[in-house]
Amino acid sequence: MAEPVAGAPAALTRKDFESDQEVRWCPGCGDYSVLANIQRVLPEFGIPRENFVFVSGIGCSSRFPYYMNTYGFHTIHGRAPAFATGIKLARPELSVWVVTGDGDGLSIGGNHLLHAIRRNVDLQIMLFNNRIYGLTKGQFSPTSRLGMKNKSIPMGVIDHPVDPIGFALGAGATFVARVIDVDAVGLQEVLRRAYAHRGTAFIEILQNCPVFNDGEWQALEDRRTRADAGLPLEHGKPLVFGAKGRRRGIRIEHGVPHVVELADDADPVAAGVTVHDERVERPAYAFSLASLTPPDFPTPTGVLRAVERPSYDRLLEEQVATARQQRGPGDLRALLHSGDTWTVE
Ligand SMILES: Cc1ncc(C[n+]2csc(CCOP(=O)(O)OP(=O)(O)O)c2C)c(N)n1
Ligand code: SF4
Repeated sequence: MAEPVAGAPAALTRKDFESDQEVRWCPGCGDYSVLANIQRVLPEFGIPRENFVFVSGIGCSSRFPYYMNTYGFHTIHGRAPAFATGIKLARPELSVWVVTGDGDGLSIGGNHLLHAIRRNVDLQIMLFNNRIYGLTKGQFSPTSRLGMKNKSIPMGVIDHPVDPIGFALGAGATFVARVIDVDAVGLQEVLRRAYAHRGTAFIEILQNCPVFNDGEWQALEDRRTRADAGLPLEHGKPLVFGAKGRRRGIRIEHGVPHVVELADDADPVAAGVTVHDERVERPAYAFSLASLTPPDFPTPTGVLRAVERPSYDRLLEEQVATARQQRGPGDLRALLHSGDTWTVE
C-alpha cells in the first residue's frame, strides 16, 4: 500500500495507465487479461501514476512494466524482489509491484522471493504461473507437473514441483491469494485486497500459455467444469463447491481435508464443512487449503491468508528515527573515519 497523497490528482482512467508500447505477447496469452485488469483497478486507488512502480525480472510476463504508463524497471533474471525492496526502502510512499513468472521467481529467483516475503516488505508480488518457461520456448519449470512432456523433457518431468502458495506460506507470507487469469472479477477483487494489505501481498496468477503449455488451467477456466474444479474462498463462508446436483464441501480436521457430499439444500455448516477464516494466525490452516489439489480436491481461489505483521520498511523507518533521536542526524564521512581504521602504507 502507498501512503495517501495530499492534493490527490484528478480522477484517472484505465487509459491513463496504458503506455504507448506495442504489447508483444502471443495472441490469446493470459498475460493480456492481467494487464487489462490491473489498468482498470489502479485508478481506484486515487494516487498519481508516478507513485506506482512495476518491477520485473526476465520472462514473457516480465515485459509488463513496458506496458504500464507508470515508473517501471525490467531488471535481471529473478532479482525483481531485491530491486523492489530497495525502491520501497528508499521511497516508502510509493506503491511497488513485482511481476515475476514461475521460472523467474522460483528457479533463479527463489532466494530473492523468499527473503522479500519473510521480511514482509510492503510489496504486491504477482507470480504468473504458466508452469513453463515461455520466453525461452517452453522448457519445463519448477512448477511443471510430474510427468509433463514436451520437447525440453521428452521422457517426462521427474522433479517434484514446488507449489507457489506453499512456498509463500513457508516463507511466512502475511497475504496469500490465487487467481485465474480470465476471471476478471476475482482478479480485480484480489488486486484491491493486495493493494490494501500492509506487508508482502503474494498473488499466484494461474496463467495460460497457449503456445507452449495450452490448457494447463482449462478445468478452472471452462464454464462447463469450473464449478466442480474450483473452490472460491470467501472469508466467513463455508468451503463449498460443485455444480447443482453435485454440491460438496471441504471439512478440515486436524489439518487433513475431507470432501463432504451435500444435498443442494443442505446446511454446509451443520454438515461439518469448515468455514473459511483467512485471519487464522498459525499458517497450518492455509497450508491445508494449499494442499487441496486435483484430482481429489478442487483448487482454492481467492484469499487464502490475510494476517497482520509489521512490514520491514515500517520497522526500518522506526529504527532509523530512533537512531537519529539518540545520536543525531549522523555524518557518513565521520562514520567511515571512526573506530577501527588504519592506513595502508
Ligand atoms: C541469467 C539468465 N539465465 C537464463 C536466462 C534465460 N531465461 C530467460 S526467461 C527464462 C525463464 C522465464 O520463465 P518464466 O519466469 O516462467 O516466465 P514466462 O516467460 O513463462 O512468462 C529463462 C530461463 C536469462 N535470461 N538469464
Ligand atoms: S510464449 Fe506463452 S507466455 Fe509467452 S507471450 Fe506467448 S503465450 Fe504468453
